[in-house]
Amino acid sequence: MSVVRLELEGRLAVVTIDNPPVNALSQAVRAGIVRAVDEAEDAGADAIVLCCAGRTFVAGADIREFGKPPKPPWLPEVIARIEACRRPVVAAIHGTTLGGGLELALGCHYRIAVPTARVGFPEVNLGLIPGSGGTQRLPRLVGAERALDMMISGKPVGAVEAARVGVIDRLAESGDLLDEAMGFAREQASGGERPRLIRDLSVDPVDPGFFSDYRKRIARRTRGLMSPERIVRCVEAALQVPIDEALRQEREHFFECMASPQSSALRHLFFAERQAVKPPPGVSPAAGGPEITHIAVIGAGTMGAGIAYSCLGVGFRVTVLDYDEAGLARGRKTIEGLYEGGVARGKVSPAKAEDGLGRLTTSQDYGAVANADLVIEAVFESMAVKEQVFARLDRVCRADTILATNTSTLDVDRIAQATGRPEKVIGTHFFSPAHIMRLVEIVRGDATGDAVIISALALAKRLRKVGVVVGNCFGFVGNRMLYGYGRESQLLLLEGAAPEQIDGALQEWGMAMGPHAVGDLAGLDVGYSVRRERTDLPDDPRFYRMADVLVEAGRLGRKTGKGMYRYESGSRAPIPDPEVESWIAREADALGVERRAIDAQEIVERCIYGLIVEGARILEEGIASRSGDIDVVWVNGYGFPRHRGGPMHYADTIGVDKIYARVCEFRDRFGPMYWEVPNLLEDLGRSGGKFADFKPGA
Ligand code: 3H9
Repeated sequence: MSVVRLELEGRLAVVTIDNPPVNALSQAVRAGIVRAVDEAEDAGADAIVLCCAGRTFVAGADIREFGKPPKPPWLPEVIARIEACRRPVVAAIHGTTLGGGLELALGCHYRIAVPTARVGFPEVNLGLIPGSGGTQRLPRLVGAERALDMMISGKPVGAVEAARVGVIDRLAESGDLLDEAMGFAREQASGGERPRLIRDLSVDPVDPGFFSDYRKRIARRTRGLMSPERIVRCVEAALQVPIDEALRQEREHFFECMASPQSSALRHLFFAERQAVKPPPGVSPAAGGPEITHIAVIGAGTMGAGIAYSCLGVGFRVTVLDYDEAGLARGRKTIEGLYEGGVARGKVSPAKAEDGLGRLTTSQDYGAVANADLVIEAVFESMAVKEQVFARLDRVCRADTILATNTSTLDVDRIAQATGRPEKVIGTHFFSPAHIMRLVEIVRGDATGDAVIISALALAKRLRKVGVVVGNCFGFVGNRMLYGYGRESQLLLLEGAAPEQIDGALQEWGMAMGPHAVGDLAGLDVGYSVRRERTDLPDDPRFYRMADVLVEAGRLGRKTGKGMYRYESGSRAPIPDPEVESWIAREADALGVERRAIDAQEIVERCIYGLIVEGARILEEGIASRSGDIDVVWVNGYGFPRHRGGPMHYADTIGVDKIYARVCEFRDRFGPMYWEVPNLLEDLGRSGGKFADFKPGA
């Protein structure tokens, strides 16, 4: 069946794009639109309505075609063909009209939309700029500043707002979009005059300093990114040069961005994030578990409260259980505080807050969770405590209740063995703060049933989080790799790099925060107590030495005002502390570590390659099903820069052969204790392969 069809309704032509799932502008669609418009004109139609079948108007160019040689007709040619129509063309908009889809709609002479539609330019999220006139037509409708805000944030706006600012000409309120669009088209045709073209409008002038101020305003949030600056230049051109020249410049910027490693990294993540949330190989999507309506959260600490708040926010009934009365009251207060904050910031309506809190119960009695469909345990990170909790849950809960643990490091199989239902036990590792961080590692134990995995994936989706299924091992994917990264950042201290130098180098490279500032934020005692639980730590007194020294001296991080840095009261800014510097020198001396000048490149390579080496092992062991899953974990859970695509994609971009060679050098220089080369890294390094092409177990 054709992806674009033309129907004549009396003297009106209706062109329908039907290219599921999101009507992306593939080559066939582009060619189909041009053909349909030609035919409609040949048939003497008075006006044309351009609409879409399915759940949305066009959601953009077909991202799968990017990076390949473009096939004609290009989108700008399609838009030029529509603009050249002698009769009015009306875009009938529903769903999410994004990127090239909005450019197509702006090429039409008029736009009508249902009030629930959303329109926007998310290209920046793919390292791109709108490449088919969006940077030129949008400012002509809404002015330079609003256009820049829309294109640089990448966030869509609702149709009602879009209508208010002039992107949409009319809202279709009757519930029958096509009928209203046809009426609108007839009205426009009846005048007989030449249809209006956005390209003929001019952009409202701006103050002389506008663009330099705007650049300053966005500098922090667009740090390291290439496309925002290109967008600003295009909008500048919209004010300075004729539209055809500005369109030529836009096109040049678009192709430059498209060819950049940043865009390739961001496009990789677009697909990796969609792939990661699908059932892993071998797990049937049909294996559905029980419907989940009631969730119990065990433990009313920060994590438990954050999880409970997330669950309430999407409509679940939630029972929070804690053995400690004061702790339970604190947990309730935390949840209420999150709602209050949400209301104050306008993120949650007072009615929603009331509704959410109305679905919350707290209890000290395990009987209150007996009927929950799913229990998420978020108690203290100790195997003994978790085993006790799970044994108890197993006794009181319904036979079909899923029992999930929020452990961040512990053995899910051992926890499952504390119950008589290991097939119903799974890990759901939320990241802190749980109501903000998008990542959930879904840890499948040896016995975890397929239906339980599917239920956990569905839960993550409903919570609007990215659930990635991973295997069971110490620290799973994220925290296990963190050891490679953190270990090097700690060793570098002893070898001569200051905390702020290490953090600065990694932040400059793109990490959201440096490892030492993160340690202070999370609390150095957290990692300390996890290390005390481990029996497999390397026999090396240098291992996390400085973190241990600081904790034992009571410097736990921000919460105590002192950690790897010091903090002034009321400020979150880390201040380098000479006392720490002298302690580091003292420890290095005691351990016989020779201190030297270390440059930023060595800092970045040792920390990031430390990650990649552990990632290679995780992939080889099948703990992650795909290298993209590892990237999704690190980008969403650990502040790894999105524009570098995640650690494994970054390795593929640099070339696994180069990483392999450098890791061999590290092994020869620093010894094999930490730099033993994983087989997979060696195989791919020698054969010129990529992590992205490796399938565990294949
Ligand atoms: C652009 O337009 C450049 C132009 O300025 C210039 C051109 C010259 N292409 O997200 P979902 C697939 S750049 C191909 O799970 P939802 C997606 O992979 C583009 N495929 O659904 C998935 O496939 P699968 C600007 C696409 O309901 C399936 O559709 N546009 C595209 O949660 C369902 O997706 C964007 O950046 C695409 N453009 O969300 C919009 N979009 O089932 C990107 C989706 O095999 N898309 N797919 O895994 C989105 O933001 C969301 O998909 C959308 C729906 C909000 C539309």
